Amino acid sequence: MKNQEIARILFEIGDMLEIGDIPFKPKAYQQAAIVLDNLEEEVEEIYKREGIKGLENIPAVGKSIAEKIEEFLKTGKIKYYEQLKKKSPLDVESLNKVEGLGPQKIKKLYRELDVRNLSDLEKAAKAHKVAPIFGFGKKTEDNILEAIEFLRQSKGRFLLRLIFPEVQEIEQRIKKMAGVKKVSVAGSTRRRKETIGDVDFLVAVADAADKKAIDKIMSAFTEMENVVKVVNKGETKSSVKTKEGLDMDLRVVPESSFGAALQYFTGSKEHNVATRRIAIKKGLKLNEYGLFTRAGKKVRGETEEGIYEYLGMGWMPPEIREDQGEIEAAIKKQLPELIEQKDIKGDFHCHSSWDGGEDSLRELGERAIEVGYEYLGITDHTKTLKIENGLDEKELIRQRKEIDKLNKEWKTQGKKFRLLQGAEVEIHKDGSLDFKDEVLKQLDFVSVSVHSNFKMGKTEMTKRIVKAISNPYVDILNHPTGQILGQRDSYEVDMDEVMATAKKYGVALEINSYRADVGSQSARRAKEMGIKMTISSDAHFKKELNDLQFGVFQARRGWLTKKDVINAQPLEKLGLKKTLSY
Ligand code: DGT
Ligand code: CA
Ligand code: CA
Ligand code: ZN
Repeated sequence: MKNQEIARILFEIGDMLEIGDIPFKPKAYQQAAIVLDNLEEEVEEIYKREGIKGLENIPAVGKSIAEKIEEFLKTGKIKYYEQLKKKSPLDVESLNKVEGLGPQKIKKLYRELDVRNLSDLEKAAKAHKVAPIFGFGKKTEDNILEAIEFLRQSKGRFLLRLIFPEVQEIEQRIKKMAGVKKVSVAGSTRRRKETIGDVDFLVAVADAADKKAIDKIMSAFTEMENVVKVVNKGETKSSVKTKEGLDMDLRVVPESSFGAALQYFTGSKEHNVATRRIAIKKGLKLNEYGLFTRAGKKVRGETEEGIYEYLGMGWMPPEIREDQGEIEAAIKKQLPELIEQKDIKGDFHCHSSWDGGEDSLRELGERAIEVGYEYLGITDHTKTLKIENGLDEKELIRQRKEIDKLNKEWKTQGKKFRLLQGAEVEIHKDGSLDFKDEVLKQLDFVSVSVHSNFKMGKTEMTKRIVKAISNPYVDILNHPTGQILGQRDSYEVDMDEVMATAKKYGVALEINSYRADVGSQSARRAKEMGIKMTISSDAHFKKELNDLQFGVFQARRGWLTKKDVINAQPLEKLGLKKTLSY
């Protein structure tokens, strides 16, 4: 977890240097930050094994940055950074969170308007002082105000994708503590909601009367290195705040009521209310201690399964516990068999070094083989998306040759794997596509995306997308709503019409793991309409192929089964416009 933390600091150092007009240096910090952020091994491990030399061997990390990483690993701080921050009049960290603002713009705003923090920025934008600055304009000014509002609204909630590794690490740590019998995360994290208010941990101890043992567990929890504030430390519950500002609760219960507590604290609240109503109907009482008869005799409590079964439902996955029909379905024994990570046979959205991604086709393919995929769809951006080095027709042909060569090589090695050539084809403002049909036809599959002109009004945007996916060669509509959860709102679009068109032309909708833009309700609606979906990573690094798991969570929250997901099918049976084989 330290890699990301150090990367963030290096980024910020780079930004501060850039704002302060220090030549050359900012780039060095920014590049090192990118590498660190995507490094597979923990720098801490590298350092333990090889010392500072090992750090220097990391690409883009020179002697001076290696020393700073070492300092952080030893002391948890980087003095140079603290000094820069003290010297800088700007709250770079907050200003950077405003979408569309980078160091160059921040610098200009400071020079021209003395903007030092978010509240200065908001005032300046509201007074229309931002628009007249060269390089800004009215559109940027509006975007800034929108972004500030967005930050205000999402404040306090954390993206699951960003906190999940840390949560798992802490869970493992708690598991190893003396006296701990069982541990589980509960709450929205266990339900794999896309955003998390606070993280709830639950622990079962062998002997709930052993106050000393419990106190030890609580101390170990409140003294974790990432804790900056202990909000409360008690005999059954402790709460802490982490460096990132995330609240975490730990509750300790006796093993005999672990299941009841887990059921209760997993929620959702709505699901609990509905479940309790079922209990009452059966003349029972359900709370976090157990399931009781009216006379007060405890009939269940140790396991969740026991409780749900006693209520006539059968256990159900946490992801669907939202009181959206799961209880009725469980009673009728009609719960869907939700898709799982192990059902995934490939990925239809990732970027290679051809469009500026980090890893080569070979590296991506090898990683895909390693994780057990049978195919991997390469979807580099296309020509009009200049900032992403979009590929033109000629480059596509050259890329195809390389892909064919690699596939041949893997085939002769007896590997049942195929790299597919797709593309993330730009949808123009008028709904036309970046390539002519003759070019689209050559690809193994075609996916299309909106990456520009987000603000065009609902009717026009709907028309634009409808036109794009009516093209007979289009297989997948990527990130259909345009939202990037935590960063950018969706554009205005009539999803009903988009779905009806997708259904009509057999176009799949993408569940984009990174953006989480479709939402469980829409996924479920699509499924009910018989629209197929893909779950994809949108990886720009081979390491990010793993992030597809977050898309699987989103799909599960939308009640999707293996059958509903194209990349859970074998290559010969994908059901895309083209039939593919090895
Ligand atoms: P969050 O933290 O906002 O992302 O959402 P949750 O679901 O984790 O909510 P949280 O942390 O407030 O509470 C954890 C679980 O405890 C919640 O999912 C259900 C249960 N719970 C909390 N308060 C109540 C309540 O007033 N009634 C019922 N029935 N259950 C509750
Ligand atoms: Ca919670
Ligand atoms: Ca909580
Ligand atoms: Zn992409």
